[in-house]
Amino acid sequence: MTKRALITGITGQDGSYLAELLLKRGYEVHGLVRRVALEDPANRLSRIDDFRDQLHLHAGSLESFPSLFAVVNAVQPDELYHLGAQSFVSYSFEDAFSTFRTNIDGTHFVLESVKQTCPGCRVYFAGSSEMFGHVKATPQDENTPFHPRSPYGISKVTGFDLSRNYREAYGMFISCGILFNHESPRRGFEFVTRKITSHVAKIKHGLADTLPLGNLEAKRDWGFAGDYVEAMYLMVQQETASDFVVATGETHTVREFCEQAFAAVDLDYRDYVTENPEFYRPAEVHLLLGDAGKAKAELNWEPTCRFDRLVEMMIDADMELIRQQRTGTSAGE
Ligand code: NAP
Ligand code: F7E
Repeated sequence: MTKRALITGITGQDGSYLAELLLKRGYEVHGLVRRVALEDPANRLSRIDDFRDQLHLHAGSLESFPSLFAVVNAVQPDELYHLGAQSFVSYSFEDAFSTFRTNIDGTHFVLESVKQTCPGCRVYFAGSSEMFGHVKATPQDENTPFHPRSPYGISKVTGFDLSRNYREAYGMFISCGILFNHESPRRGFEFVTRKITSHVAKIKHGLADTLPLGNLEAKRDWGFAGDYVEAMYLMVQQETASDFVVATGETHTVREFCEQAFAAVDLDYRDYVTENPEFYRPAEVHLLLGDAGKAKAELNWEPTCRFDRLVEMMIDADMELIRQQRTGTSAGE
């Protein structure tokens, strides 16, 4: 029988890759989208544009319990992937209240809707390495204590606690991924990797001459989003629900990302990157490095794309995007 999946956050980076993966595996794929997205599909549905005709989209908001309840009840999914969130850490300092509403209440609303309307549905919760924050051990694994350093991190710890409590209290199947940073040509332009690769492409084409950044010494464990949605899918297929770290096991500074990205188009980052305090955070997460040993042992999951290839892929895509914009041809990714 055809399986039915519901994805919150289907218009985002991960939602788009996951929707493609599930369609390829024969799923009937439903997605929760904001009403405004349906009114402005050209801009707000661009990541899922290529396969939108194969999706079932439902208007709703993570801030409204009745709207979520109605969508979950109507779809009756076998699997629900809860990816929707205010996911930009910097913005969470500017508006912690709305971040909490979307990420904490939104998660609570999703879990309660499943409990009341389809308790047998398998749920994936999108946890984050930001939960480790001021890290207590390196590398970080499923046993490393949490010490979040931003309202976003706090919201994800609470979402994780809510998920675990629904699992323990009501016997629901809810698996939590603790995913380290993952990137792609579909990454939002505000995140540092895409900010760098899009600026490199502009600079190379003579459309910009500097790249203002914040803390260049922060270290991240960066993987490819396409690999990470495969891990989400595998978690939901297991016999029992559990929590898994998903990471590459390699860490690099923002400076190294810059160096590599500019070098890919024969430029020296030191000629263009400026440090601007505007992009510093009130509290920084200095170092993230994941140990995905449990995912490897139990899910047979391993990343296929390493740092060098990731940078190259993002640079190639942004260079191509500018070429297409200049020649007026359609912009693929
Ligand atoms: P993303 O590109 O920012 O996508 C976020 C999605 O959530 C978008 O579809 C957005 O819809 C939706 N959304 C936000 N507020 C909403 C609301 N009030 N009602 C309904 N939908 C709402 O994020 P991502 O990178 O794909 O990440 C997916 C999930 O994984 C997020 O929960 C994120 O926190 C988590 N995560 C990400 C990473 C990473 O490195 N990418 C790592 C760990 C965890 P619009 O398009 O309408 O804004
Ligand atoms: O920052 C530093 C910044 O915004 C990475 C989200 O997907 O991954 C992401 O969160 C680092 C930080 O990602 C700029 O201070 C320097 O140390 O790309 P980011 P993030 O904060 O790590 C986690 C796992 C998630 O769950 C989140 O949803 O880069 N940095 N200069 C900068 N960052 C930005 N954005 N812009 C700068 O100019």
